[in-house]
Amino acid sequence: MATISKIYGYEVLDSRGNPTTAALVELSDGSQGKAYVPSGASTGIHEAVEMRDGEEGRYKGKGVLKAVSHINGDLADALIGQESLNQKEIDRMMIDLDGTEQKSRLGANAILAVSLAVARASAVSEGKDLYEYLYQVYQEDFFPEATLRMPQPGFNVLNGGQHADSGLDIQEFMLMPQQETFAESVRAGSEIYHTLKSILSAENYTVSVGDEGGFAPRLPHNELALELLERAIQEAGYQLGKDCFLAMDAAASEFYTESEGYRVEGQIRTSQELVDMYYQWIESYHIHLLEDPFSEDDFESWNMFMDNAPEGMQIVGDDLLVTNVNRIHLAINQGLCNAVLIKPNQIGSLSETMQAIQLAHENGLTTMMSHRSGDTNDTFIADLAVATGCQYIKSGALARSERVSKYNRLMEIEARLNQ
Ligand code: 2PG
Ligand code: MG
Repeated sequence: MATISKIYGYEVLDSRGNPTTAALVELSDGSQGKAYVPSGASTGIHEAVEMRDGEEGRYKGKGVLKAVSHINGDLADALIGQESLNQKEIDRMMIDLDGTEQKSRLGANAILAVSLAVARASAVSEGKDLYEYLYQVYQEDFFPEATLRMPQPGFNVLNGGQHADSGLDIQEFMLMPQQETFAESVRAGSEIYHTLKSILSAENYTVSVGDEGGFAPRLPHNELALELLERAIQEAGYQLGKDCFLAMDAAASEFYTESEGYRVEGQIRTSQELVDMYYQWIESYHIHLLEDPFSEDDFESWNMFMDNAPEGMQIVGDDLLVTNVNRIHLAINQGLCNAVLIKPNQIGSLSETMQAIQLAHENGLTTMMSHRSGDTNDTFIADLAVATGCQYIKSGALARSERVSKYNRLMEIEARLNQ
């Protein structure tokens, strides 16, 4: 069995031009694996710590040299000589070495880079494609009933909230085409995306894009976004509610404050008013999935919403759950949601990410794999989604290479699986 012979950490840039961590792992048999860690803008307060240098004169305080030094120091020292196939054990060692609840000593961005790079190197060493190797790990170590599955995509084509200056409160408006294959869903998504662009141009709205590649027009109110999507779907030759559904990430923690509560379109809303607004949209626009409709600790509203959720509706916890098994347990016990967003960097290691997926699937919750708004061309999450049987994936719009790279990788995996 190959052992870890070298670990290098270094800084690279993410799609917003901010530094992020990278790790390269080499094994005794010459195999190599590399990973880049993404970075969020609308982060949950319960997420693992993304370590930044805070040195104002360098990258405006956003450098990650401290995290990089932990990769090259503590983590390399501990892991060199370890058998690379022992992913669970390697992750456990890094977690113990950090020793804090939220990975604040070494940084989740240091630990995750190594964790993912070890998996990649191991896949090379085993002569397997990454998704095949991850499937093997997931089955052996986590979930024997795992099945390989192509996820259904959610394409974020209109950006708001923290991801654009469109003025929209809702952070993400997504298309969910229901085509027979992943590749056909990409095609439908792309055709609708381009039709939307023509409509926006014709209506004199800007067609510049936000952080996730979706358009960011200055629309007067949120519902207009849904109307425009409905139009784009029809004009592209598809039928809303049959060939294509809609989804939204409200990212409500971003328009919630403790003193005011929820503020949407300039007005303070009670939870009940917010619920009524969502229900009206869900009914009128065939919304199949709604992420973070309420703030991350507002359990009462989540619970109220779940109690009356329409049949089949996916209510997804992102900031609510932060890919953390303790928070997922809590959500299961209190009936807060029925779907879990999965972001490896929210928790900071591959094994803990797999544990979160396992817990969700064992309890009948669906999972949606997710990119971050600051991302790179690293496509690890595409392989991970297939390997663990996630039902959904979101990686932004059908534009910008850090978004499209995940969809392209999924089309490649689909082609391989169908051979
Ligand atoms: C989200 C994500 C990804 P961010 O809220 O789901 O779309 O955004 O990475 O900024 O947290
Ligand atoms: Mg979210």
